[in-house]
Amino acid sequence: MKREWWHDSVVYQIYPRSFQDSNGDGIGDLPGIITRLDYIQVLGADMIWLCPVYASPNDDNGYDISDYYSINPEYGTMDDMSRLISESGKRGIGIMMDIVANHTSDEHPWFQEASRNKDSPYSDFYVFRDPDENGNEPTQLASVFGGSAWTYNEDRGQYYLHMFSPKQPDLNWHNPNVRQAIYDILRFWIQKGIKGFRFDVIDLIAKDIDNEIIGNGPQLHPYIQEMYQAVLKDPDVVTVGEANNADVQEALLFSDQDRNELNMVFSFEHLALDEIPGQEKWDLQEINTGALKQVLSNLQYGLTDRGWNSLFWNNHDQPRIVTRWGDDQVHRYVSATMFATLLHFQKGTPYIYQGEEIGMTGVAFDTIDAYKDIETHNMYRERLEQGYAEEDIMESIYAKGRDNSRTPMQWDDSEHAGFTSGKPWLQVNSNYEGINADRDRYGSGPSIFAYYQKLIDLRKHNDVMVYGDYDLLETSDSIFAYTRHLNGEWLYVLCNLTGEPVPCEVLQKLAGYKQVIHNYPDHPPPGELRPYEAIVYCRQTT
Ligand code: TEU
Ligand code: CA
Repeated sequence: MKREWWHDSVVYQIYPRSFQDSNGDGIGDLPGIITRLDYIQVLGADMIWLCPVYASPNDDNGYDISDYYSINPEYGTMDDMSRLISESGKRGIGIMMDIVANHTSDEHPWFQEASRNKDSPYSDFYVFRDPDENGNEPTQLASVFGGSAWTYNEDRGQYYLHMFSPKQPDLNWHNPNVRQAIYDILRFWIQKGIKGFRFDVIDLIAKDIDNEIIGNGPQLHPYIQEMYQAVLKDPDVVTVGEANNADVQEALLFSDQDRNELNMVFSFEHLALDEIPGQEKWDLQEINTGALKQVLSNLQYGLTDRGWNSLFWNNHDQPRIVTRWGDDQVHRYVSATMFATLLHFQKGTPYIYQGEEIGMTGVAFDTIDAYKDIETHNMYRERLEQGYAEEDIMESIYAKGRDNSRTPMQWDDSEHAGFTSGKPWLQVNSNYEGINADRDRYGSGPSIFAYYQKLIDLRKHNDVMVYGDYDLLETSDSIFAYTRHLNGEWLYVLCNLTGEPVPCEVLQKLAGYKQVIHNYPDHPPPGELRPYEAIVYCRQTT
């Protein structure tokens, strides 16, 4: 396959609202991020995926954009943004902008015009439909955030479509003017010097509402190919699409080098494994580790040679993996580093979500009022009405709510964890005195941060980690073991997915080889991996 500069890159995701506040208003901001760039450089990341910082009424924390050409004053100014780009650049770090192109805010001038006036040039920028014969919603479609996906607009006497909140009307990508308007936005940011784009819910843009097709519409790939030819072809930017509905085949369509679409997509199959199929994300089942191995291996095999993978456990929508499938109490260090090992040795681009590199955990606030996320509040209301017990609802929020990953970054053990001198917009996790960047890096225990540094450094010096062929090793479901192989170099990655000691036969055969990384201080006992133990061996055959 053709090699690209970003193939050995590691991306660090920042949720700006929760990363670092610089002026005491309790809200993270761009000047705050700039003061932490050295931290990201020391970690070794090459790119920062910056969640949306554009002008926005914040119905969905910036995923509702009212002006793609300006910065939300809460986060700073366009000058701050330019400074962030240049200061990152000096440290060898590129900025990846988050492009929300499936929908805008209802406060975007395009929507304001379209909703006031059917004859406006923006009239067809959104998806308006007449009421059905009884005057109701045109279809039964539900929004991702609960309730109907249709809201009535008085002025037009029509309903408009919103796959998310009513304040996030969907754009109509079938209108060529919409597509051109989006391409202009991309050009503007490329001009500013950014080095990548993350496309929000890209798989939804080509919906065909009249035929009840939402994800992966028939025009999806033609549109992305058009966008590539129009904007992405020449500039040196890396692109990743968020594709909730993508299986391996679909992920390959997006990322196949010969198809000229995107460089990679986030596929979410592995993160759905603890959800009861056909129910909501809140309805949980035990994770089947055998299925986890299968889903991740399918992607590894399926995207090899032509496509490319995005590797991730966490993001701003997902609960933190160490709490979710690891053990954030007694086994916090080993489970955090085991999941890191498992991920970083796979083929693809690893994404680290802020705080993951120090083993930050999920949160459980006592009352619903402490939560800020719109999805969480909608679900809470909806399920109360449906008669669910409040404590069951709170349990689901503790397990799956998006604020789990959005609590402020824990920098040190000072008040509010060094995130702000004011009152944080979302409470800091009360465990910040025990879990924070300073303590992880400079305390007496083993450092998760140092482990991530090592993983990133290994990637920079070992082509086999970037380009090696992947093969799953046959083991029990409790163990995830695989090899990577390139030109006579072999890596053996062995991970215990559980909190129990488990037999691991292959270990016997490898014991003599050189260790690449290991999350316990001493050799594993013969033929056994301890709780969440992860160990990687290497072998040369030439
Ligand atoms: O998320 C896409 C998405 O499908 C969400 O449903 C997400 O997976 C969900 O929160 C899980 O319950 C993207 C953004 O990442 C998210 O923050 C936005 O709220 C959403 O799009 C709308 O822009
Ligand atoms: Ca601030």
